[in-house]
Amino acid sequence: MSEILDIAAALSRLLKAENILLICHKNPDGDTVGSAAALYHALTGLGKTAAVLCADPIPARYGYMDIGLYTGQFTPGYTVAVDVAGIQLFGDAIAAYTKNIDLCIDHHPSNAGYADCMLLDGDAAATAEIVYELLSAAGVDITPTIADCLYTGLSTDTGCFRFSNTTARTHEIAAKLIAAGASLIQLNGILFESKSRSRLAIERLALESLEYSFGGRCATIFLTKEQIAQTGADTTDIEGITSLPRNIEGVQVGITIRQQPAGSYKVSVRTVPEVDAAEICAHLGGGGHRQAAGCELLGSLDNAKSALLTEVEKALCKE
Ligand SMILES: [Mn+2]
Repeated sequence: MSEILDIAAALSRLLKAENILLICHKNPDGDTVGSAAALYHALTGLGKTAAVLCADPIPARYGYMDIGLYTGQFTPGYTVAVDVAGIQLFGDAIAAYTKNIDLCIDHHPSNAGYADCMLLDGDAAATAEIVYELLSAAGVDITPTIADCLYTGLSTDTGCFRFSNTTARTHEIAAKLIAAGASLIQLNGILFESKSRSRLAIERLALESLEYSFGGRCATIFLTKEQIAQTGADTTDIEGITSLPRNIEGVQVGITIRQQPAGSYKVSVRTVPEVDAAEICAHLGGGGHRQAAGCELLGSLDNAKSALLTEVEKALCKE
């Protein structure tokens, strides 16, 4: 298990560290990228050598964060996993690092405690909230670029401040980031208003696959690996469709099943507040938050679906 650190202890470790490698989770989202990028800019601003590593390419829409990616330019002296809830989320390409993580900064209550030390706040809406507090404690000047990175993490993990994880603290930090120069209008446009053509293409295919269960209380969409490849959708496009089934009137559990290149099924479960998505996924070897969780299933699609629906039915009965 990890040694649990508070903000001050985590900060003192970071300030002593040199050649810092910041690791994002695979299928990178705005929070893992924004939090790692904010740390990268802050640490390099303090005169340290740092870089960001991710098993998958960083989606082009996050290009404004101007991240320094790790390409082997230094030998890592201190390794930090950012928003990575478990070692399975590192991705095969960088799996070798999983044994040597010095610090994990995360907000997933399900975090398995794989790092030597952990700065975990399960009440934070995003890892970006924790990073903001870390940088504030360090007295780091929140530049407009750092503000953009942290705003990206906060806003994407809360669905633009709409999800139930959003708190007064989330809004307070967002206000400080806006005051520090976050490009609110431009970022909201990029992150929440514009949709790529590949996103629309995958949305169309996903809606064609829509199936209802339990009298319309559960809706499932499914995408094969060929369909995903055909639309050219990137991870952000795919993440974006996971809220589609839950957003249908009367649906309490929305499930998105997408086949992975190696054949397994990555499952995203989104629920209304009354139903616990994390519990559904925990029974299937996954985890996450109360209204947004996931798991990965092997075997045939029919088996994957029936295992999922069995757990959904149990969760709906409790409600
Ligand atoms: Mn997050």
